[in-house]
Amino acid sequence: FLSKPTELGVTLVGFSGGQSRPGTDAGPEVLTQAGLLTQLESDLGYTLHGDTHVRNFNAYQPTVTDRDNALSNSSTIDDPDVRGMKNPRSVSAVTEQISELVYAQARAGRLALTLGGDHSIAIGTVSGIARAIRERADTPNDLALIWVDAHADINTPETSDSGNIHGMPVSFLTGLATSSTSGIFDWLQPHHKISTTKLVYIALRDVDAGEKRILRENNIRAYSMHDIDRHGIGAVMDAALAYIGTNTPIHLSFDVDALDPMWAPSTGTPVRGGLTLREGDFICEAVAETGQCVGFDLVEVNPSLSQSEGGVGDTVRAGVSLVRCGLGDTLL
Ligand code: HAR
Ligand code: MN
Ligand code: MN
Ligand code: MN
Repeated sequence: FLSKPTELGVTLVGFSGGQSRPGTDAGPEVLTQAGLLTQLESDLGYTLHGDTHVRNFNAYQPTVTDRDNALSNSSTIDDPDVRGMKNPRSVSAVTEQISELVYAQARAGRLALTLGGDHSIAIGTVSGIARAIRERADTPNDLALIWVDAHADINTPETSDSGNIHGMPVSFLTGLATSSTSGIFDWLQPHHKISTTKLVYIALRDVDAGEKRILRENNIRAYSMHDIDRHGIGAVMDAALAYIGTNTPIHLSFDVDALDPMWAPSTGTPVRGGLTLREGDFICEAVAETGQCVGFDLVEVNPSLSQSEGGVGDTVRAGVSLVRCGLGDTLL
């Protein structure tokens, strides 16, 4: 139903407010400095649209509407916690802007590529693409979401221990979490959301108890590292894509921490026992091969964090490889 993509809608999101470690906002900068966008143009033949300069969303400061409330809170003076969420107004406003930017790219029929930034930005990317797909005449079915991550990122504000919103995007995107507080995700409308039946996880290995309950109670399709060990990544991708079905547009949201820290050490919450670089690339290749891919995120690259000498370079090279594979690069 879709023709081979040649038009790429790029969004470069310098934002780290969905978690507490500085540096994730520099992810898009190091990936583009490594020549990623140039490679997509000259090696893969894409025409690039959108802003190819990184936008600093960390500069955003929410308006102080309740000074007393702000002063009584110990976290930040401008953006006090709400239901345990940290930086809720900033993350809401930033993801609302991302949603509009990515919507415009996807609505124009372009493959929407977004480089982050922490994973909270997927509240923007997925909502924008889901909305565009509902409006587009060339896409008969609603958007499916493949979430490749060590973590499920499906905490609600109430189940989250950390309060970091990068651990919550999937709950807001599926409507498992809602907020009607003014300025805190009240912009998320039904047309922005996806069904839990259209969600597939791959590479999970660090899931909170509350998240396990959510996955179980909602019968959400999830392939853990255990499943990959048992069946192999080829069989897992066959099953994941069969579950999604044909004629269904796919958004691939790839958290670089899905890879083993051996390949991608420069990330905020590394978890050992992850994907090899080839398994990660294979996931991206398999999605690209379907011809159904309409969106791709790469998130959580943090060049300020490196356990070892050369760790940043390794992580950036891995990231470049994942994006190339996801956008249809083939060896032969
Ligand atoms: N589950 C934990 C939390 O909610 C840790 C989440 C870490 N998340 C990411 N994104 N790095 O996948 O805080
Ligand atoms: Mn994540
Ligand atoms: Mn449609
Ligand atoms: Mn993660």
